[in-house]
Order: sequence, then structure tokens, then C-alpha cells
Amino acid sequence: MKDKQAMPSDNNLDLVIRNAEVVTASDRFICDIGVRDGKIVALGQSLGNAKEEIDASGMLVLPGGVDAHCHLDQPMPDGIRMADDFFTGTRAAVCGGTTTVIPFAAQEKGGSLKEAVMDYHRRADGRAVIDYAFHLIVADPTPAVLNEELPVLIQEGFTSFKVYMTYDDLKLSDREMLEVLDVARRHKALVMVHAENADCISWLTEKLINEGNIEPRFHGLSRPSVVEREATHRAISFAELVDVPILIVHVSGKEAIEQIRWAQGRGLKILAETCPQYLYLTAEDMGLHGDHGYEGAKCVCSPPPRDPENQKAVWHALANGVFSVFSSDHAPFNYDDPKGKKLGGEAQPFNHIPNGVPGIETRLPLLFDGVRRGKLSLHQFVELTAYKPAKIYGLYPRKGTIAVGADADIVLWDPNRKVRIANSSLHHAVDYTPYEGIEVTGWPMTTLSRGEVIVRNGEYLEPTAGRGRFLKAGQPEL
Ligand code: DUC
Ligand code: ZN
Ligand code: ZN
Repeated sequence: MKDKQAMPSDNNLDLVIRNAEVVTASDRFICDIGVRDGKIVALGQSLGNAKEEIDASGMLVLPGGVDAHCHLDQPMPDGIRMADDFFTGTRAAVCGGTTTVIPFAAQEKGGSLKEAVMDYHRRADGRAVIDYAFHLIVADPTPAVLNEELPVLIQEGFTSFKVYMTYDDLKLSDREMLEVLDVARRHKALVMVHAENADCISWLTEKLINEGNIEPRFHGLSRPSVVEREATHRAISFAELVDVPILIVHVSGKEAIEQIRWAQGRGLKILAETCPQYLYLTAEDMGLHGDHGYEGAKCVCSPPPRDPENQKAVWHALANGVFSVFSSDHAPFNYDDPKGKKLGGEAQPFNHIPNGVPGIETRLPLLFDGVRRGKLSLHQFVELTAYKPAKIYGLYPRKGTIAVGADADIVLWDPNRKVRIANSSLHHAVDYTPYEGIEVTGWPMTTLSRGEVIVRNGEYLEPTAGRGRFLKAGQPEL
């Protein structure tokens, strides 16, 4: 691939990408792409000169990824700290071919949602290198939040919010879930549900801890599939009762998938998301039968990774349309850090290990490797990682596709490049990756955000921190 500074432009194009084999969620064609003022303004043959030219021969040219579920610089309880802020997190995202992220502005119990949003803006301002929107986390749906704050925030471009059925500091009662769903129905917003049964988890956890079973591997045993299945079914039932769509996030395997398929088959608008950890990790990575010592903490996330049969079910459900969204759920906690997985400086009982795995940079290559292995089509890859997330979260057609009028968020993807994933080559601020040593074929080589080259031939160009813009989300298109 050769790039060049071209001759003076005769049509006021800032950039032309030549010989682009464009792949969107629905189409595949070869053309030149003309960019002006950060937008795609022309798709055609032999476009005139521009100030800058990029030759995309040999590459696939894809819409920039939209990572619709990641956690960056989210305030945490109990002395826990996320390793990635908006600068390091978005740097890693763009190096992995993602050009839009949607992390979470989280309300604390007893706190104001509006203030959580203002605080989160301050964290992103001057730091993000790519564009971002916010989801909300509703942890305390008081009458003031339900009747005043949420409706205003939806109007202001925060059209999706997550609710939790587990975690003491976040979980809602069934009654509270119904109230939040009803606000979403009336104001045409989308509720994302973390579906695990809190009481089952606390009962199992107490038993395991009392028996002295404290190592990371017991995390998985405290949150078996049935716990996720029950909560998934309950959330679906609430959505049916209130008559509103929902999206079940980070689905880990077969049993929850069965519930979602069942609901979809009955005509309910139940959307679902899964993540790389459910394709590539299992309970063995938390040390289930081996002796991983405390290293298993690196793969502690919720719902937990399961087994190869469940991985297979997740691959299948990606191909057969059960899932609409493939996100990273990037939760950047250092391993060797008193504010991370070794909370307070030491190994912790499993129930005190911060939950989550990093993956914002590896999300796209890990799924793309499935395209190479015939697990899903290239169009499905684009649909799950860019097009549908943009549509569902109200960012389409500005994001999620390559079309005239869209932002020039574009990835030149080398489908043949083999990469062995190593934390030393990644751009996040986390001290490990759970995917260390996995070899994938296919890697994003050159990535543009609003027409600006941010990564060129694999090299991060150090754009100005803060160039990323806040995106007001529109109404979800489901
Ligand atoms: N589970 C969550 O619910 N969020 C962050 C990461 C995780 O494992
Ligand atoms: Zn969650
Ligand atoms: Zn999450």
C-alpha cells in the first residue's frame, strides 16, 4: 500500500482512498472514496485529485468499528480504579479498528444521574481521540430520576441505559426494573440488561466462601448458567409485560441464548449482545481444573466464561441472527495492582476481585478470525461490529457504514495479516490481555476518524488528545 501527497485538488477533496474494496453490512464493491471536511462526499470511479491520497489495493475497506459496550474511567467503589481513561482507552480502540465507543455514565445509589453525566463529560473532554456517546447506568431510580432526570437526558442524546439485576451497589429490584422499562417505553429509549440473579449468586458465594473455596476459579461456580438463564427469562418477561424492547448484554452461552431465541420466536423485540470472552475464554482460564494460582483472576468477569460447548453456541448465535451486537465489554483492571485484581495489594477471595477483562483493541481481530474460519460472513462481521451498534444506539447513518454523508470513519483491513496477540504490542494501559498468545489472521492496518488518519500501516500517529467528539445519540432504530 502506497500513500502519497497528491497534486492540488481540482474538486476540493481533502482525501481520496483509491481502489477501495468496500464492504458494508449489505454490499461489496470497488471504488474510490472521496472525503471532504471529515465526511464521505463521493463514492465513484477515478475520482479527481485530492490533497492526500491513500491506495487501498489489497485491503478490505470497512466502516470503523463501533464498540457499544466498554468501560473507561468509570468511578468504582472500594478503592478500585480502571487503568484506562478516555485517552488510553480510545487510543487502544482506534489501534484495533474501532472509531466510536459508547462507555457508561454511571449513577451511584443516592446520587444524581445528571451529575454522573456531567462528571463523565469532564473525564472525556480533552482526552478522547475518537468520537464517543454515553450510555447511562440507572442504579437508583427515584421518582426524581424517573420523572425528571431521565426524560431530559433522553432528549439531550442519552437514549440508552443499562440496568443491573446483580451487584449490590447497582442492582434494581423487579419493581424498579419495571419502572425504568416504562420510562424507556414512553420516551422511546432502549434499556440494556445485565441479567444474573443476585440472590442466587449471593447464596452460592456464601456457601463457597464458608467452605474455604476462595480461589478465582470459584467465581464461575458462584454464577452458573442457570443464574443467567433465570434472570434473562425474567427480564424478557418484564419487557413483554411493559411492552418495550430490551437488549440483553454480554450473553455468555447456550442457556441464555435459548431464552432469547424463544422470545424472538414469539415476536418479542429482544435484542442481544455477546463479547470476545465468550468465544475465546472458558472456566479453565480461571483455573477450573488446573493450577493457575491467582492468575485466574485475569479472566474473572461476569457472566463468567463457560466451556467449549457454550463457545460453540455463541458462535452459532452470531451467525444465525440471535445477536445484533458484538462488543468488548472492556473493563480495564490491572492484574498486579492494589487498585486492580490484587485489590489492596494481595490475592483476594473471588468475590472481591474486580469483574471484567480488557479487550477494546482485540475485539475486531478476534471476531474477524471467525470470518476466516467460516464461522460468520464478512457482512455479518460488519453488521455486528459497526452497522447494528450504530443503528441500535442512534448513531446511524453518521456512523456504522460507508456511504455518502457518513463520517469518514474508515478502516483499511489486511485480511491476510497474521498476528500473535501480545500485551506488549497493545495500546491500552492494562498490564495484561487475557488473549495473550492467540494467533489471529486479519488486522486493521490504517484507520481514519472523520477523515484524519489516526493509525497508518499499523503505526499510531499520536493525534491530539481531545479531538474525539461527543455524539448525541438519536432514537434507537431497532
Ligand atoms: N461485568 C460487568 O457487568 N461489567 C463489567 C465487566 C464485567 O465482567
Ligand atoms: Zn454487565
Ligand atoms: Zn460491562
